Amino acid sequence: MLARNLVLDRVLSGWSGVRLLGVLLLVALNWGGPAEAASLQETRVVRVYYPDDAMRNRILISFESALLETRYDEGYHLLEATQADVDKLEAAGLAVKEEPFYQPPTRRLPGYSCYETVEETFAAAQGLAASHPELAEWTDIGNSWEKEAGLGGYDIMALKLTTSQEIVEKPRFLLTCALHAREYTTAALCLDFAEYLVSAYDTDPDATWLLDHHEIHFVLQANPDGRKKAESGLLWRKNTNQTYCGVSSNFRGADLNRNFPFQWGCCGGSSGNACANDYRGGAANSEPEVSALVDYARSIFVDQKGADPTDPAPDDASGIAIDVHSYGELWLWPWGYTEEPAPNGDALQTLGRKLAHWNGYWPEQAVGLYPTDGASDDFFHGDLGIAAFTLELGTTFFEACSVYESTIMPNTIPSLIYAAKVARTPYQTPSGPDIVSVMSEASTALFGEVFPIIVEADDSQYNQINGVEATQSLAEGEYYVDTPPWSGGVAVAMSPADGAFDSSYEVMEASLPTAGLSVGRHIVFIRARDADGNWGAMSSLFLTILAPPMVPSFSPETRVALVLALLVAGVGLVSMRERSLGG
Ligand code: 0X9
Ligand code: ZN
Repeated sequence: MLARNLVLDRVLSGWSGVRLLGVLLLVALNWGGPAEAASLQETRVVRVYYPDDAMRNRILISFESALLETRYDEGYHLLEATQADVDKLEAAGLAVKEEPFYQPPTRRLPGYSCYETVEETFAAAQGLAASHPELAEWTDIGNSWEKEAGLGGYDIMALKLTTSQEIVEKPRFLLTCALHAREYTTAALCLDFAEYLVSAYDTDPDATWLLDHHEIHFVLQANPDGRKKAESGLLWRKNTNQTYCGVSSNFRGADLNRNFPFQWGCCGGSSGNACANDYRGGAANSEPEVSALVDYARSIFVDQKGADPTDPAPDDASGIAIDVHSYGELWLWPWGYTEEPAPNGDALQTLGRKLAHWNGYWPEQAVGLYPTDGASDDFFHGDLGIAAFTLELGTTFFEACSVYESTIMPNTIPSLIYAAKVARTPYQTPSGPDIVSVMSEASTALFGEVFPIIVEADDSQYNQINGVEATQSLAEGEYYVDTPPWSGGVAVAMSPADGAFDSSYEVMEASLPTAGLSVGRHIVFIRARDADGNWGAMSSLFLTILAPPMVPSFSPETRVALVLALLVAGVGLVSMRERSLGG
Protein backbone atom coordinates (compact mmCIF):
# COMPACT_ATOMS: atom_id res chain seq x y z
CA MET A 1 0.00 0.00 0.00
CA LEU A 2 2.79 2.39 0.93
CA ALA A 3 4.74 1.69 -2.26
CA ARG A 4 1.62 2.24 -4.37
CA ASN A 5 0.97 5.49 -2.55
CA LEU A 6 4.49 6.73 -3.15
CA VAL A 7 4.16 6.03 -6.88
CA LEU A 8 0.79 7.81 -6.98
CA ASP A 9 2.21 10.66 -4.91
CA ARG A 10 4.93 11.18 -7.44
CA VAL A 11 2.39 11.04 -10.29
CA LEU A 12 0.02 13.41 -8.52
CA SER A 13 2.56 15.93 -7.31
CA GLY A 14 3.54 17.06 -10.84
CA TRP A 15 1.84 19.25 -13.47
CA SER A 16 -1.89 19.68 -12.94
CA GLY A 17 -2.70 17.92 -16.23
CA VAL A 18 -0.86 14.90 -14.94
CA ARG A 19 -2.72 15.34 -11.67
CA LEU A 20 -6.03 15.19 -13.52
CA LEU A 21 -4.84 12.09 -15.35
CA GLY A 22 -3.93 10.58 -12.01
CA VAL A 23 -7.36 11.25 -10.58
CA LEU A 24 -8.97 9.70 -13.66
CA LEU A 25 -6.63 6.73 -13.25
CA LEU A 26 -7.63 6.37 -9.62
CA VAL A 27 -11.29 6.47 -10.50
CA ALA A 28 -10.68 3.92 -13.23
CA LEU A 29 -8.82 1.66 -10.82
CA ASN A 30 -11.73 1.81 -8.41
CA TRP A 31 -14.38 1.43 -11.06
CA GLY A 32 -17.31 -0.56 -9.75
CA GLY A 33 -16.94 0.63 -6.17
CA PRO A 34 -17.63 3.93 -4.45
CA ALA A 35 -14.60 6.25 -4.73
CA GLU A 36 -15.08 7.26 -1.09
CA ALA A 37 -14.68 3.67 0.17
CA ALA A 38 -11.40 3.44 -1.77
CA SER A 39 -10.05 6.64 -0.24
CA LEU A 40 -10.82 5.26 3.22
CA GLN A 41 -8.36 2.46 2.46
CA GLU A 42 -5.65 4.88 1.29
CA THR A 43 -2.81 5.11 3.78
CA ARG A 44 -0.36 7.84 4.56
CA VAL A 45 2.48 8.13 7.01
CA VAL A 46 1.59 10.10 10.14
CA ARG A 47 3.16 10.95 13.46
CA VAL A 48 1.02 10.10 16.49
CA TYR A 49 2.23 11.86 19.63
CA TYR A 50 1.64 10.06 22.92
CA PRO A 51 1.42 11.90 26.24
CA ASP A 52 2.73 9.04 28.43
CA ASP A 53 4.01 5.47 28.38
CA ALA A 54 0.61 3.93 29.00
CA MET A 55 -0.75 5.58 25.86
CA ARG A 56 2.42 4.72 23.95
CA ASN A 57 1.83 1.05 24.73
CA ARG A 58 -1.89 1.20 23.98
CA ILE A 59 -1.17 2.59 20.51
CA LEU A 60 1.47 -0.11 20.02
CA ILE A 61 -1.06 -2.84 20.69
CA SER A 62 -3.95 -1.36 18.71
CA PHE A 63 -1.95 -0.30 15.65
CA GLU A 64 0.80 -2.94 15.57
CA SER A 65 0.18 -3.83 11.93
CA ALA A 66 0.31 -0.14 10.91
CA LEU A 67 3.42 0.70 12.94
CA LEU A 68 6.53 1.74 11.00
CA GLU A 69 8.78 3.13 13.70
CA THR A 70 8.76 4.45 17.23
CA ARG A 71 10.68 7.63 17.95
CA TYR A 72 11.00 7.28 21.71
CA ASP A 73 13.19 10.36 22.11
CA GLU A 74 10.65 12.58 20.41
CA GLY A 75 7.55 10.93 21.88
CA TYR A 76 5.71 9.78 18.76
CA HIS A 77 5.00 6.69 16.66
CA LEU A 78 5.13 6.67 12.87
CA LEU A 79 2.08 4.86 11.50
CA GLU A 80 0.99 3.97 8.00
CA ALA A 81 -2.57 5.03 8.73
CA THR A 82 -5.88 5.19 6.89
CA GLN A 83 -8.20 8.18 7.37
CA ALA A 84 -10.32 5.94 9.61
CA ASP A 85 -7.23 5.29 11.78
CA VAL A 86 -6.51 9.02 11.97
CA ASP A 87 -10.13 9.75 12.94
CA LYS A 88 -9.95 7.13 15.69
CA LEU A 89 -6.68 8.52 17.06
CA GLU A 90 -7.93 12.10 16.99
CA ALA A 91 -11.19 11.09 18.65
CA ALA A 92 -9.03 9.68 21.47
CA GLY A 93 -7.55 13.18 21.91
CA LEU A 94 -4.17 12.39 20.31
CA ALA A 95 -2.23 14.80 18.13
CA VAL A 96 -1.73 13.38 14.62
CA LYS A 97 0.59 15.08 12.10
CA GLU A 98 1.51 14.30 8.49
CA GLU A 99 5.03 12.96 7.93
CA PRO A 100 5.60 13.98 4.31
CA PHE A 101 9.29 13.08 4.14
CA TYR A 102 9.20 9.54 5.50
CA GLN A 103 11.92 7.37 3.96
CA PRO A 104 11.09 3.70 4.34
CA PRO A 105 14.15 1.64 5.26
CA THR A 106 15.63 -0.31 2.38
CA ARG A 107 14.37 -3.72 3.35
CA ARG A 108 17.23 -5.76 1.97
CA LEU A 109 19.95 -7.33 4.04
CA PRO A 110 22.60 -6.42 1.44
CA GLY A 111 21.83 -2.79 2.29
CA TYR A 112 22.60 -3.61 5.93
CA SER A 113 26.10 -4.89 5.63
CA CYS A 114 26.76 -4.96 9.39
CA TYR A 115 24.15 -7.72 9.87
CA GLU A 116 25.32 -11.24 9.08
CA THR A 117 22.99 -13.63 7.27
CA VAL A 118 22.17 -16.95 8.94
CA GLU A 119 24.97 -18.60 7.00
CA GLU A 120 27.44 -15.82 7.83
CA THR A 121 26.51 -15.99 11.52
CA PHE A 122 27.04 -19.75 11.57
CA ALA A 123 30.35 -19.42 9.70
CA ALA A 124 31.60 -16.76 12.12
CA ALA A 125 30.71 -18.83 15.18
CA GLN A 126 32.17 -21.99 13.69
CA GLY A 127 35.30 -19.96 12.88
CA LEU A 128 35.62 -18.90 16.53
CA ALA A 129 35.41 -22.52 17.65
CA ALA A 130 37.94 -23.59 15.02
CA SER A 131 40.46 -20.85 15.79
CA HIS A 132 40.00 -20.96 19.60
CA PRO A 133 39.12 -24.57 20.51
CA GLU A 134 40.35 -23.85 24.06
CA LEU A 135 37.59 -21.20 24.46
CA ALA A 136 34.70 -21.93 22.13
CA GLU A 137 32.48 -24.88 21.29
CA TRP A 138 29.83 -24.95 18.51
CA THR A 139 27.06 -27.51 19.00
CA ASP A 140 23.90 -28.63 17.20
CA ILE A 141 21.04 -28.47 19.74
CA GLY A 142 18.02 -29.09 17.50
CA ASN A 143 16.21 -28.32 14.27
CA SER A 144 14.23 -25.51 12.76
CA TRP A 145 10.64 -26.28 11.66
CA GLU A 146 11.67 -26.68 8.01
CA LYS A 147 14.54 -29.01 8.89
CA GLU A 148 12.23 -31.09 11.06
CA ALA A 149 9.72 -31.28 8.18
CA GLY A 150 12.40 -32.39 5.70
CA LEU A 151 12.16 -29.13 3.73
CA GLY A 152 15.75 -28.00 4.04
CA GLY A 153 15.84 -25.62 6.98
CA TYR A 154 18.58 -25.21 9.55
CA ASP A 155 20.05 -26.65 12.70
CA ILE A 156 19.56 -24.69 15.89
CA MET A 157 23.14 -24.11 17.01
CA ALA A 158 24.67 -23.06 20.33
CA LEU A 159 28.03 -21.40 20.92
CA LYS A 160 29.55 -22.03 24.35
CA LEU A 161 32.43 -19.87 25.58
CA THR A 162 34.55 -20.86 28.58
CA THR A 163 38.08 -22.01 29.38
CA SER A 164 38.99 -25.47 30.57
CA GLN A 165 40.17 -23.95 33.87
CA GLU A 166 38.93 -26.19 36.67
CA ILE A 167 36.43 -24.32 38.81
CA VAL A 168 34.04 -26.20 41.06
CA GLU A 169 30.87 -24.70 39.59
CA LYS A 170 30.80 -22.20 36.75
CA PRO A 171 27.68 -20.03 36.66
CA ARG A 172 25.94 -19.88 33.29
CA PHE A 173 24.75 -16.97 31.21
CA LEU A 174 22.53 -17.72 28.19
CA LEU A 175 21.82 -15.25 25.38
CA THR A 176 19.12 -16.12 22.88
CA CYS A 177 19.01 -13.94 19.78
CA ALA A 178 16.80 -13.37 16.72
CA LEU A 179 13.89 -15.43 18.07
CA HIS A 180 11.86 -12.89 16.10
CA ALA A 181 13.17 -13.02 12.55
CA ARG A 182 12.98 -9.37 11.51
CA GLU A 183 14.90 -8.01 14.49
CA TYR A 184 18.17 -7.51 12.63
CA THR A 185 20.32 -5.99 15.40
CA THR A 186 19.84 -8.90 17.80
CA ALA A 187 21.97 -11.64 16.24
CA ALA A 188 24.63 -9.04 15.39
CA LEU A 189 24.89 -7.83 19.00
CA CYS A 190 25.18 -11.39 20.30
CA LEU A 191 27.86 -12.29 17.75
CA ASP A 192 29.75 -9.05 18.47
CA PHE A 193 29.66 -9.81 22.20
CA ALA A 194 30.93 -13.36 21.62
CA GLU A 195 33.72 -12.11 19.35
CA TYR A 196 34.65 -9.43 21.88
CA LEU A 197 34.99 -11.98 24.69
CA VAL A 198 37.15 -14.32 22.62
CA SER A 199 39.42 -11.56 21.32
CA ALA A 200 39.75 -9.87 24.73
CA TYR A 201 40.55 -13.10 26.57
CA ASP A 202 44.08 -12.86 27.96
CA THR A 203 44.28 -9.15 27.02
CA ASP A 204 41.50 -7.61 29.11
CA PRO A 205 41.48 -8.79 32.75
CA ASP A 206 37.65 -8.80 33.12
CA ALA A 207 37.10 -10.76 29.87
CA THR A 208 39.74 -13.19 31.11
CA TRP A 209 38.17 -14.04 34.46
CA LEU A 210 34.67 -13.99 32.98
CA LEU A 211 35.63 -16.86 30.66
CA ASP A 212 37.78 -18.60 33.29
CA HIS A 213 34.99 -18.60 35.86
CA HIS A 214 31.77 -18.76 33.78
CA GLU A 215 30.10 -20.46 30.86
CA ILE A 216 28.57 -18.02 28.39
CA HIS A 217 26.14 -19.66 25.95
CA PHE A 218 24.71 -18.11 22.79
CA VAL A 219 21.93 -19.23 20.48
CA LEU A 220 22.79 -16.64 17.85
CA GLN A 221 20.02 -17.50 15.36
CA ALA A 222 17.08 -18.91 17.30
CA ASN A 223 14.68 -18.72 14.31
CA PRO A 224 16.79 -19.32 11.18
CA ASP A 225 13.88 -20.24 8.83
CA GLY A 226 12.07 -17.01 9.69
CA ARG A 227 15.26 -15.01 9.55
CA LYS A 228 15.80 -16.19 5.98
CA LYS A 229 12.43 -14.63 5.09
CA ALA A 230 13.39 -11.39 6.84
CA GLU A 231 16.66 -11.35 4.90
CA SER A 232 14.59 -11.16 1.71
CA GLY A 233 13.12 -7.90 2.98
CA LEU A 234 9.88 -9.22 4.50
CA LEU A 235 8.99 -8.01 7.99
CA TRP A 236 8.78 -11.67 9.07
CA ARG A 237 8.45 -12.31 12.81
CA LYS A 238 7.33 -15.92 13.40
CA ASN A 239 8.78 -19.27 12.38
CA THR A 240 7.66 -20.62 8.99
CA ASN A 241 5.46 -23.54 10.16
CA GLN A 242 3.34 -24.31 7.10
CA THR A 243 0.59 -26.00 9.08
CA TYR A 244 -0.46 -22.64 10.53
CA CYS A 245 -2.41 -20.24 8.26
CA GLY A 246 -1.74 -21.90 4.92
CA VAL A 247 1.31 -23.49 3.33
CA SER A 248 2.44 -20.47 1.37
CA SER A 249 0.86 -17.62 3.31
CA ASN A 250 3.19 -14.85 4.42
CA PHE A 251 1.14 -14.70 7.63
CA ARG A 252 1.91 -18.30 8.55
CA GLY A 253 3.89 -19.64 11.50
CA ALA A 254 3.94 -19.50 15.29
CA ASP A 255 5.22 -16.62 17.38
CA LEU A 256 8.09 -18.38 19.14
CA ASN A 257 7.90 -15.80 21.93
CA ARG A 258 4.38 -17.04 22.79
CA ASN A 259 5.13 -20.78 22.57
CA PHE A 260 7.20 -21.39 25.73
CA PRO A 261 5.80 -23.93 28.18
CA PHE A 262 5.11 -21.65 31.13
CA GLN A 263 1.62 -20.15 31.55
CA TRP A 264 1.19 -20.85 27.80
CA GLY A 265 -1.92 -19.15 26.46
CA CYS A 266 -3.06 -18.46 30.00
CA CYS A 267 -4.05 -14.85 30.04
CA GLY A 268 -4.92 -13.15 26.79
CA GLY A 269 -1.28 -12.39 26.09
CA SER A 270 -1.17 -14.30 22.77
CA SER A 271 -3.49 -15.13 19.89
CA GLY A 272 -5.30 -18.35 18.93
CA ASN A 273 -5.53 -17.15 15.32
CA ALA A 274 -2.88 -18.97 13.26
CA CYS A 275 -2.45 -15.97 10.94
CA ALA A 276 -1.84 -13.50 13.78
CA ASN A 277 1.63 -12.16 14.50
CA ASP A 278 1.36 -13.35 18.11
CA TYR A 279 -0.07 -16.81 17.35
CA ARG A 280 0.93 -19.08 20.24
CA GLY A 281 1.19 -22.33 18.22
CA GLY A 282 -0.88 -25.52 18.53
CA ALA A 283 0.39 -26.47 22.00
CA ALA A 284 2.90 -25.31 24.60
CA ASN A 285 6.43 -26.02 23.31
CA SER A 286 5.02 -27.31 19.98
CA GLU A 287 7.64 -25.55 17.83
CA PRO A 288 11.00 -27.29 17.35
CA GLU A 289 12.92 -24.00 17.73
CA VAL A 290 11.35 -23.46 21.16
CA SER A 291 11.78 -27.05 22.31
CA ALA A 292 15.48 -26.85 21.33
CA LEU A 293 15.89 -23.76 23.56
CA VAL A 294 13.88 -25.30 26.39
CA ASP A 295 15.90 -28.55 26.35
CA TYR A 296 19.17 -26.66 26.10
CA ALA A 297 18.28 -24.32 28.97
CA ARG A 298 17.26 -27.32 31.09
CA SER A 299 20.57 -29.00 30.29
CA ILE A 300 22.76 -26.07 31.35
CA PHE A 301 20.80 -24.61 34.29
CA VAL A 302 19.87 -26.39 37.50
CA ASP A 303 16.18 -25.94 38.33
CA GLN A 304 16.21 -23.70 41.40
CA LYS A 305 12.52 -22.92 41.75
CA GLY A 306 9.34 -24.70 42.83
CA ALA A 307 6.62 -25.33 40.24
CA ASP A 308 4.20 -22.75 41.65
CA PRO A 309 4.68 -19.28 40.13
CA THR A 310 4.59 -17.82 43.64
CA ASP A 311 7.55 -19.98 44.81
CA PRO A 312 10.61 -17.74 44.95
CA ALA A 313 14.02 -18.87 43.78
CA PRO A 314 16.53 -18.70 46.67
CA ASP A 315 18.38 -15.39 47.06
CA ASP A 316 21.66 -17.07 46.16
CA ALA A 317 20.30 -18.77 43.01
CA SER A 318 22.64 -18.54 40.03
CA GLY A 319 22.22 -18.07 36.27
CA ILE A 320 21.02 -15.39 33.87
CA ALA A 321 19.17 -15.60 30.55
CA ILE A 322 18.73 -12.62 28.24
CA ASP A 323 16.47 -12.95 25.21
CA VAL A 324 17.56 -10.23 22.80
CA HIS A 325 14.81 -8.55 20.73
CA SER A 326 14.11 -5.26 19.03
CA TYR A 327 12.79 -2.70 19.27
CA GLY A 328 11.85 -0.27 22.04
CA GLU A 329 14.99 0.53 24.11
CA LEU A 330 13.74 -1.53 27.02
CA TRP A 331 14.97 -3.89 29.71
CA LEU A 332 12.02 -6.12 30.67
CA TRP A 333 11.76 -8.74 33.40
CA PRO A 334 9.08 -11.26 34.46
CA TRP A 335 6.24 -11.47 34.74
CA GLY A 336 4.79 -10.67 31.36
CA TYR A 337 1.65 -12.79 31.89
CA THR A 338 0.36 -10.96 34.96
CA GLU A 339 0.47 -7.58 36.68
CA GLU A 340 1.62 -9.41 39.83
CA PRO A 341 5.34 -8.97 40.47
CA ALA A 342 7.40 -12.17 40.34
CA PRO A 343 8.42 -13.49 43.78
CA ASN A 344 12.00 -12.42 42.98
CA GLY A 345 10.61 -9.24 41.42
CA ASP A 346 12.49 -6.74 43.59
CA ALA A 347 15.84 -8.36 42.82
CA LEU A 348 14.99 -8.57 39.10
CA GLN A 349 14.12 -4.88 39.20
CA THR A 350 17.44 -4.00 40.87
CA LEU A 351 19.37 -5.94 38.22
CA GLY A 352 17.20 -4.46 35.45
CA ARG A 353 17.95 -0.93 36.62
CA LYS A 354 21.66 -1.78 36.80
CA LEU A 355 21.69 -3.26 33.26
CA ALA A 356 19.87 -0.13 32.06
CA HIS A 357 22.55 2.10 33.60
CA TRP A 358 24.90 1.52 30.66
CA ASN A 359 22.62 1.79 27.64
CA GLY A 360 20.05 4.15 29.15
CA TYR A 361 17.09 1.92 28.26
CA TRP A 362 13.77 2.02 30.12
CA PRO A 363 13.63 -0.69 32.82
CA GLU A 364 10.22 -2.18 33.68
CA GLN A 365 8.28 -5.36 34.43
CA ALA A 366 7.39 -6.93 31.06
CA VAL A 367 3.62 -6.70 31.51
CA GLY A 368 4.01 -2.90 31.54
CA LEU A 369 4.64 -3.02 27.78
CA TYR A 370 1.64 -5.26 27.13
CA PRO A 371 0.57 -8.65 28.53
CA THR A 372 2.31 -11.68 27.01
CA ASP A 373 1.97 -15.36 27.83
CA GLY A 374 4.33 -18.15 26.81
CA ALA A 375 7.22 -15.67 26.44
CA SER A 376 10.82 -16.80 26.91
CA ASP A 377 11.66 -14.73 30.00
CA ASP A 378 8.64 -15.97 31.97
CA PHE A 379 9.71 -19.55 31.15
CA PHE A 380 13.39 -19.09 32.05
CA HIS A 381 12.50 -17.46 35.34
CA GLY A 382 9.28 -19.31 36.15
CA ASP A 383 10.49 -22.80 35.29
CA LEU A 384 14.18 -22.65 36.21
CA GLY A 385 14.40 -19.79 38.71
CA ILE A 386 17.17 -17.96 36.86
CA ALA A 387 17.21 -14.19 36.44
CA ALA A 388 15.62 -13.62 33.03
CA PHE A 389 15.27 -10.53 30.86
CA THR A 390 14.03 -9.43 27.48
CA LEU A 391 16.25 -6.77 25.96
CA GLU A 392 14.55 -4.64 23.28
CA LEU A 393 17.27 -2.97 21.21
CA GLY A 394 17.01 0.25 19.26
CA THR A 395 14.10 1.97 17.56
CA THR A 396 13.19 -0.07 14.48
CA PHE A 397 13.38 -3.64 13.13
CA PHE A 398 15.71 -2.92 10.19
CA GLU A 399 17.96 -0.55 12.09
CA ALA A 400 20.54 1.44 10.12
CA CYS A 401 24.05 0.09 10.59
CA SER A 402 25.26 3.55 11.58
CA VAL A 403 22.87 3.50 14.59
CA TYR A 404 23.79 -0.06 15.49
CA GLU A 405 27.52 0.59 15.30
CA SER A 406 27.64 4.03 16.90
CA THR A 407 25.08 3.57 19.66
CA ILE A 408 23.40 0.21 20.20
CA MET A 409 26.45 -2.02 20.20
CA PRO A 410 28.94 0.16 22.15
CA ASN A 411 26.34 1.14 24.77
CA THR A 412 24.89 -2.33 25.29
CA ILE A 413 28.00 -4.54 25.42
CA PRO A 414 28.93 -3.03 28.84
CA SER A 415 25.46 -4.09 30.09
CA LEU A 416 26.13 -7.64 28.88
CA ILE A 417 29.58 -7.66 30.53
CA TYR A 418 27.90 -6.61 33.77
CA ALA A 419 25.30 -9.40 33.41
CA ALA A 420 28.14 -11.92 33.01
CA LYS A 421 29.86 -10.54 36.13
CA VAL A 422 26.81 -11.12 38.31
CA ALA A 423 25.62 -14.45 36.83
CA ARG A 424 26.88 -16.21 39.99
CA THR A 425 24.38 -14.44 42.26
CA PRO A 426 22.12 -12.24 40.12
CA TYR A 427 19.62 -11.64 42.95
CA GLN A 428 22.29 -10.38 45.39
CA THR A 429 25.31 -8.80 43.72
CA PRO A 430 23.43 -6.06 41.77
CA SER A 431 22.46 -4.43 45.10
CA GLY A 432 26.13 -3.83 45.82
CA PRO A 433 28.53 -1.13 44.61
CA ASP A 434 30.56 -1.28 41.39
CA ILE A 435 34.25 -0.66 40.92
CA VAL A 436 33.87 2.01 38.28
CA SER A 437 37.52 2.53 37.40
CA VAL A 438 40.99 1.29 38.20
CA MET A 439 43.27 4.29 38.79
CA SER A 440 46.59 2.51 39.38
CA GLU A 441 48.89 3.88 36.71
CA ALA A 442 51.31 0.97 36.45
CA SER A 443 50.53 -2.66 35.66
CA THR A 444 53.97 -3.98 36.58
CA ALA A 445 56.04 -4.10 39.78
CA LEU A 446 59.57 -5.27 40.52
CA PHE A 447 59.63 -8.39 42.69
CA GLY A 448 59.62 -7.24 46.32
CA GLU A 449 58.21 -3.77 45.60
CA VAL A 450 54.88 -2.62 47.00
CA PHE A 451 52.24 -2.11 44.28
CA PRO A 452 49.66 0.64 44.88
CA ILE A 453 46.05 -0.36 44.05
CA ILE A 454 43.75 2.64 43.61
CA VAL A 455 40.12 2.29 42.43
CA GLU A 456 36.88 4.27 42.41
CA ALA A 457 33.78 2.55 43.82
CA ASP A 458 30.17 3.70 43.42
CA ASP A 459 26.92 2.34 44.88
CA SER A 460 24.61 4.44 42.72
CA GLN A 461 25.05 3.11 39.17
CA TYR A 462 21.35 2.52 38.48
CA ASN A 463 19.08 3.83 35.80
CA GLN A 464 16.44 5.57 37.92
CA ILE A 465 14.15 6.88 35.15
CA ASN A 466 11.45 4.45 36.24
CA GLY A 467 11.55 4.44 40.05
CA VAL A 468 14.14 5.04 42.71
CA GLU A 469 16.68 2.40 43.70
CA ALA A 470 17.97 2.65 47.27
CA THR A 471 21.69 3.32 47.56
CA GLN A 472 23.94 3.32 50.62
CA SER A 473 27.34 4.54 51.76
CA LEU A 474 30.24 2.23 51.08
CA ALA A 475 31.48 0.30 54.10
CA GLU A 476 34.33 -1.95 53.01
CA GLY A 477 36.66 -2.77 50.13
CA GLU A 478 38.90 -5.76 49.48
CA TYR A 479 41.16 -7.39 46.93
CA TYR A 480 42.17 -10.96 46.10
CA VAL A 481 45.27 -12.07 44.20
CA ASP A 482 44.62 -14.79 41.58
CA THR A 483 41.97 -16.67 43.59
CA PRO A 484 38.55 -15.01 44.02
CA PRO A 485 36.39 -15.67 47.12
CA TRP A 486 34.19 -18.31 45.44
CA SER A 487 37.32 -20.40 44.84
CA GLY A 488 38.61 -19.97 48.39
CA GLY A 489 40.81 -16.88 47.90
CA VAL A 490 42.03 -14.76 50.81
CA ALA A 491 40.65 -11.22 51.15
CA VAL A 492 42.92 -8.25 51.88
CA ALA A 493 41.23 -5.06 53.10
CA MET A 494 41.37 -1.75 51.22
CA SER A 495 41.07 1.71 52.81
CA PRO A 496 39.11 4.81 51.87
CA ALA A 497 41.53 7.35 50.36
CA ASP A 498 39.91 10.23 52.31
CA GLY A 499 40.10 8.39 55.62
CA ALA A 500 36.44 7.40 56.07
CA PHE A 501 33.84 5.17 54.39
CA ASP A 502 30.97 7.64 54.54
CA SER A 503 29.68 8.15 51.02
CA SER A 504 28.15 6.09 48.17
CA TYR A 505 31.23 7.07 46.09
CA GLU A 506 34.74 6.45 47.42
CA VAL A 507 38.27 6.17 46.13
CA MET A 508 39.75 3.06 47.77
CA GLU A 509 43.41 2.11 48.02
CA ALA A 510 45.76 -0.61 49.21
CA SER A 511 49.48 -1.38 49.07
CA LEU A 512 49.99 -4.84 47.66
CA PRO A 513 53.28 -6.44 48.82
CA THR A 514 54.71 -8.45 45.93
CA ALA A 515 57.45 -10.35 47.80
CA GLY A 516 55.30 -13.47 48.14
CA LEU A 517 54.27 -13.52 44.46
CA SER A 518 55.89 -15.45 41.65
CA VAL A 519 57.46 -13.59 38.75
CA GLY A 520 54.94 -13.31 35.87
CA ARG A 521 51.35 -12.13 35.37
CA HIS A 522 48.74 -12.16 38.15
CA ILE A 523 45.12 -11.06 38.23
CA VAL A 524 43.86 -8.92 41.11
CA PHE A 525 40.11 -9.05 41.91
CA ILE A 526 38.60 -6.02 43.65
CA ARG A 527 35.15 -5.43 45.13
CA ALA A 528 33.34 -3.16 47.56
CA ARG A 529 30.51 -3.61 50.08
CA ASP A 530 27.80 -1.11 51.01
CA ALA A 531 26.46 -0.31 54.47
CA ASP A 532 23.54 -2.72 53.91
CA GLY A 533 26.02 -5.60 53.63
CA ASN A 534 25.80 -6.06 49.83
CA TRP A 535 29.05 -6.96 48.10
CA GLY A 536 29.05 -5.69 44.51
CA ALA A 537 30.47 -7.04 41.27
CA MET A 538 34.18 -7.77 40.89
CA SER A 539 36.48 -5.77 38.69
CA SER A 540 40.04 -6.78 38.01
CA LEU A 541 43.47 -5.70 36.89
CA PHE A 542 46.50 -7.52 35.58
CA LEU A 543 49.70 -7.15 37.60
CA THR A 544 52.98 -8.43 36.16
CA ILE A 545 55.82 -9.07 38.63
CA LEU A 546 59.25 -8.45 37.11
CA ALA A 547 62.41 -10.22 38.30
CA PRO A 548 64.72 -7.92 40.35
CA PRO A 549 67.97 -6.81 38.59
CA MET A 550 70.66 -9.53 39.05
CA VAL A 551 74.30 -8.96 40.43
CA PRO A 552 76.37 -9.18 37.20
CA SER A 553 78.27 -12.44 36.78
CA PHE A 554 81.69 -12.74 35.04
CA SER A 555 83.67 -15.62 33.54
CA PRO A 556 86.85 -16.81 35.45
CA GLU A 557 89.15 -15.16 32.85
CA THR A 558 87.30 -11.84 33.12
CA ARG A 559 87.47 -12.09 36.91
CA VAL A 560 91.30 -12.57 36.84
CA ALA A 561 91.66 -9.65 34.46
CA LEU A 562 89.49 -7.45 36.68
CA VAL A 563 91.46 -8.31 39.85
CA LEU A 564 94.76 -7.54 38.08
CA ALA A 565 93.41 -4.25 36.80
CA LEU A 566 92.26 -3.29 40.31
CA LEU A 567 95.66 -4.23 41.78
CA VAL A 568 97.52 -2.16 39.20
CA ALA A 569 95.20 0.77 39.86
CA GLY A 570 95.65 0.36 43.63
CA VAL A 571 99.47 0.25 43.39
CA GLY A 572 99.39 3.30 41.17
CA LEU A 573 97.26 5.20 43.66
CA VAL A 574 99.51 4.31 46.62
CA SER A 575 102.70 5.42 44.79
CA MET A 576 101.05 8.65 43.69
CA ARG A 577 100.06 9.33 47.32
CA GLU A 578 103.60 8.56 48.57
CA ARG A 579 105.11 10.84 45.93
CA SER A 580 102.84 13.69 46.90
CA LEU A 581 103.48 13.21 50.65
CA GLY A 582 107.22 13.01 50.03
CA GLY A 583 107.18 16.16 47.81
O1 0X9 B 1 6.00 -9.01 21.79
C1 0X9 B 1 7.10 -9.49 22.08
O2 0X9 B 1 7.32 -10.69 22.01
C2 0X9 B 1 8.22 -8.56 22.54
N1 0X9 B 1 8.31 -7.40 21.69
S1 0X9 B 1 8.80 -7.55 20.15
O3 0X9 B 1 8.67 -6.26 19.49
N2 0X9 B 1 10.34 -7.90 20.12
O4 0X9 B 1 8.08 -8.57 19.52
C3 0X9 B 1 7.95 -8.08 23.92
C4 0X9 B 1 7.76 -9.14 24.93
C5 0X9 B 1 7.41 -8.54 26.25
N3 0X9 B 1 6.99 -9.55 27.19
C6 0X9 B 1 7.87 -10.28 27.86
N4 0X9 B 1 9.10 -10.00 27.82
N5 0X9 B 1 7.42 -11.26 28.58
ZN1 ZN C 1 10.92 -9.66 19.32
